[in-house]
Amino acid sequence: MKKSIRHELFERCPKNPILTVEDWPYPANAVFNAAAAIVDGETLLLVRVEDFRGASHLTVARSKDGVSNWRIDKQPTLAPSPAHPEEVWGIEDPRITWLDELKEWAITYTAFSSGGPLVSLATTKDFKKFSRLGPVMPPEDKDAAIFPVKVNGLWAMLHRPVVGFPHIEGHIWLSFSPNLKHWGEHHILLRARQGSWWDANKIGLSAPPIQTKHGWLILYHGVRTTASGSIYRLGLALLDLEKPVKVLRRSDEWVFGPKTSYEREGDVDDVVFPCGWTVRDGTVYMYYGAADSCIALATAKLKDLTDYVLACPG
Ligand code: BMA
Repeated sequence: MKKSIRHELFERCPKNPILTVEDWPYPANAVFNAAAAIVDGETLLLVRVEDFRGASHLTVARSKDGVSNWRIDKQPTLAPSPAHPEEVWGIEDPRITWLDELKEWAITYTAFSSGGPLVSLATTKDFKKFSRLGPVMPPEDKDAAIFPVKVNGLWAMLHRPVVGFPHIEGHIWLSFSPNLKHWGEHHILLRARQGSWWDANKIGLSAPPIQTKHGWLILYHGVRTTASGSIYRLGLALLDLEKPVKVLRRSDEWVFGPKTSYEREGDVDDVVFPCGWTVRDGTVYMYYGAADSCIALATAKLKDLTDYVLACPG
C-alpha cells in the first residue's frame, strides 16, 4: 500500500526552539506560552516565565525579524501583584490584542487564585506600565482573548470555562461587555467533541482571532487524554465576521501536533500551546510553548490557512 504523506500547513522554524531558559537574563525553570504582537515594527513576545517555586510571571522579549536576536527585559515585566490576591499562585498564558478604539493593548491572562485559575485583564500602551482591570471571569476559566473591534457596540471575548458535571468538560464561550470589565451575554461557541476525537472533552482558544475577509480565523487547542497523559494539538475554525457567535467552519483534523523532541519531551510531554501569532507580508508566525519548557515558531501562509478552513465542514 502506498504510504500517504499528510500535507503540513505549518512549517517549523529551523532555529527551533527559538527561546529557551538558556537565553534568559535571569534564572528560570521554563519559558513558554507567549503572547505575540507587532509593536513599533518589531515582534514582541510576552513570555510566561516559570520560576523555581513553580509560580509564573510575564516578561517581554523583542526581535526585529521575529526569529532571532531577542532582547529580553532584565527582570519580570509583569509580575503577580500583592494588591491582587487572585494572582497569589502566579500569572500565566497571556494573549494580546490591539484595541484601536482605545489606542491601547488588552492583555488577557490566567491569574492562578487560591480558588482556581481565572481570567484577568490588564491594558498597556507601552508594555512598561500596566493598568489592571482585575478578574473578569471566575474560576475555572482560562484561554481568553479579546476581539480587536467591537461587535454591535460591545467588546467580545473568547474564553474557556470548565464544568465538572457529568464529566470534566471545557468548551469555548463568547461573551460581551460594554466596558471590558463587566461581561455578559454568554454564548457557547465551539464545543469539545467526544469519544475518540483529538479534541474530545476539553478545548481552548490558542491565539487571538485574526480578521480575514472570509471571517474570524480561530486557532484552538484540543486535549486528548491517553494512557500515558494528554496530547495537546491544534485545530482551526472560522467565525462569521459580523456575527462571531456563528461558526462557519471547523477543521475535523488537527493541523499541528507534537512531533519533534522539544515538543514531545519537557516538563509536560506532548504539548504545543500557542498564545500568539503575528502576520507579516501574508505569512503567519505562530509562537508556541513546546512541552511547557521552551518557545518554538512555525509559519504558514495566511491564504493557505483560510483556503484550508474554507474547505472544512460547516
Ligand atoms: C493547560 C495550561 C497551559 C499548559 C497546558 C499543558 O491547562 O495550563 O499553561 O501549557 O495545560 O500543560
